[in-house]
Amino acid sequence: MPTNLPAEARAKWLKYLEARTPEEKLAALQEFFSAIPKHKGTENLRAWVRRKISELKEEVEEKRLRRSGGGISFFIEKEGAAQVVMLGMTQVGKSSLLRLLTNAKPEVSNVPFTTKKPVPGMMRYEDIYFQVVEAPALVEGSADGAIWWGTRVLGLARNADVLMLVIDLSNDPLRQVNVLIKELKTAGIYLKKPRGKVLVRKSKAIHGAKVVLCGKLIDCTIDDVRRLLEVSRMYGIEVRIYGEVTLEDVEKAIYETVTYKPCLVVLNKADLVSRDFTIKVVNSIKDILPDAEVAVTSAKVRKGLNDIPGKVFKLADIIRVYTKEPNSPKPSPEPLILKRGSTVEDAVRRVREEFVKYFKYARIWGPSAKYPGERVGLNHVLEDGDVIEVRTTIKGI
Ligand SMILES: Nc1nc2c(ncn2[C@@H]2O[C@H](COP(=O)(O)OP(=O)(O)OP(=O)(O)O)[C@@H](O)[C@H]2O)c(=O)[nH]1
Ligand SMILES: [Mg+2]
Repeated sequence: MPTNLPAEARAKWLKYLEARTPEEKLAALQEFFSAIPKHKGTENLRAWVRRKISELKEEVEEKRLRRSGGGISFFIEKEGAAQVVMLGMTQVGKSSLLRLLTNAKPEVSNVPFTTKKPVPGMMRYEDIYFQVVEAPALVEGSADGAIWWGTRVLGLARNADVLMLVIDLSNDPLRQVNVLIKELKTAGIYLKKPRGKVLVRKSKAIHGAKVVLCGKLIDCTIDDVRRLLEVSRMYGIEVRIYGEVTLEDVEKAIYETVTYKPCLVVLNKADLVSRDFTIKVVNSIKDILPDAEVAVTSAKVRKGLNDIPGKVFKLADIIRVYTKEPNSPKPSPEPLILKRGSTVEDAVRRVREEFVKYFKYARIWGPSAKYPGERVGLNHVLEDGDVIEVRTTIKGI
């Protein structure tokens, strides 16, 4: 990624960041593209912009079709605790697994590319539900337009919380995994956990550019990051750095070019191959994708399915917190779903934003409490299964 784009290009980039609708974004990005100088250092950026333009074109077209009441929509509104998007080549058993894991009833057949539009279903895990979406099959070259729905499926993947790569064990499984990794990478979706995290928040309320260092910068100083924001003319932006991060990571994050997705590899059709072969494939996948979870299934003989919801829960990196009214003996049966690492403040805000202002203290029962009913403040970090009772200065609450 180039750090020193000409001023004209940077100004156009800002326009893109400010754009709200897909139409505005598309127009702004097309202008930005024409302002990027063509040389080796901008190759990646240009490739990314080109892909983003084609994605936006499809989004605009889809919107138009939706409005006119025709066409196939690829957008699936999120429901439940997290959205899991199922990806894979054709005929690997995606629809068969979706039928067994969720309430959805997609068509299963031995005709390639049977599923032509995304199909959502709800999968239960203990007391919560995940949304699982089967995406139409990918092929090699999807990210570069080998099939018309390829970039749409990858757009769906970019919006997902967790990816489920479904692999047919009986048909050169490692090749399938490698093709999927390659297509996702081309679309800027990485399955390897970054060592650090760069969170970018844009808001008119932020004065200038703010850098908050909660982790470590590996190859630069905080001043280099500030300079990068300055030369990129990034204003009204806050950059928070967690873990170990390079200047390039910061750059990728501010230009929104790459994203990491946790992933579950489901090795299906285990009934067609030997145990030894399956073990070998599992080990190779753990080498290729060290951060992924792996499950071995057979939709045909209904094996290995019970592991999937728990693995998805682990990957989604969420916790369940149960609120309790003061003086009520029992917490609400429906948990709040929060990101792992969330605090009492996050929980309070989720219930009602303005309660934070009137917050007195909270009582906690469960894994994060030192003893049942521990009294804690807004900064207390919650854990999965906690029960929380909030006391405010508002009378009776
Ligand atoms: N032996 C065996 N066959 C399976 C298994 N899972 C699915 N199949 C068969 O594989 C074929 C394709 O299954 P689908 O579930 O439709 O596959 P898909 O990935 O949704 O395929 P498309 O939507 O067409 O891309 C069907 O004939 C299924 O019966 C399995 O675990 N073992
Ligand atoms: Mg299908």
